Amino acid sequence: MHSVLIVGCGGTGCRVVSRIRDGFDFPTLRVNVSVADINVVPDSGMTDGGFKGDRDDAYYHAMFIHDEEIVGRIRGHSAVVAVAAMGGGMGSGAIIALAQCARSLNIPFISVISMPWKFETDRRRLASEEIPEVQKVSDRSFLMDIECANEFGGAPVSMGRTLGGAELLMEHAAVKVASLAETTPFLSLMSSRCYTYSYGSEPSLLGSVEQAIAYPLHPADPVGKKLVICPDVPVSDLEREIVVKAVTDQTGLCPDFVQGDMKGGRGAFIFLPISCRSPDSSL
Ligand SMILES: Nc1nc2c(ncn2[C@@H]2O[C@H](COP(=O)(O)OP(=O)(O)OP(=O)(O)O)[C@@H](O)[C@H]2O)c(=O)[nH]1
Ligand SMILES: [Mg+2]
Repeated sequence: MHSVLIVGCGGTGCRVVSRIRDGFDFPTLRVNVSVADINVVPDSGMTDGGFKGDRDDAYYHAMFIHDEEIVGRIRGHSAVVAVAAMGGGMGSGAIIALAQCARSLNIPFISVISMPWKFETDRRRLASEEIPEVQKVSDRSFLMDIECANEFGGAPVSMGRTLGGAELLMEHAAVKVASLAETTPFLSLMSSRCYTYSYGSEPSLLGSVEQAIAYPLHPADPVGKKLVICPDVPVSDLEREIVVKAVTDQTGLCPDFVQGDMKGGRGAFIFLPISCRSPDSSL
């Protein structure tokens, strides 16, 4: 029985969490304007064109009438993992309100969020203001820049495939983080506050790890901090030593290693520390 609740906020967050609901048995909750578990009606006066910059505020305020219901839904869980794409309105507004509900119950709050494309100029600017807010209210946050998913693994892919791929990556990051929150001393394992992540899948574990380190989903600078390696399947002590030594030689760090618990797969998830963002740092 899982103790971590995974919550989707806004369109993208809810799509990701619907996939998790179909494929895993974590308890889930979806918050959006419609066809969700909690449907939020924003003040329309604040969401039309004239109030564009305040759209996330409008949704944030609209969440207040659902506070009691949300608190009731998250009470008793060991942690909340919330998924949202930044730059829209619903996802970013809802995730902040949700974090405050979790805080009121002393439940650790972990966010899995994404930054929109560069061509979405307005949304990217909004997102760059929202992300530090979300990082601030999260005990740990895991950020992916869709712009990096564009070239994930080295080869540029189409926008449709990038969106699908980004959702898949967010899905797996949320599930991985939720599992780690249940099975490890999560806050000390992830000793930085803000991370990005990546996944590599090559014939050897070392190849997978090197691929993942080469293509982080947000520019990362792990200098002086720990990175965390999570292979899909359990690996031998020897294989683990080979990987830890190679990564230490490459990065100058001694990575933490969490044994895999899946039955199949040859890949590895990597968590890399990033600096928590300041407003306007990478438009
Ligand atoms: N992964 C993924 N990202 C998407 C998709 N559609 C949009 N996005 C990205 O997510 C950002 C936010 O979009 P949504 O999740 O739809 O926004 P929202 O939180 O529902 O907020 P609203 O704008 O109020 O609908 C967009 O700017 C895109 O960068 C999608 O189908 N998949
Ligand atoms: Mg939406």
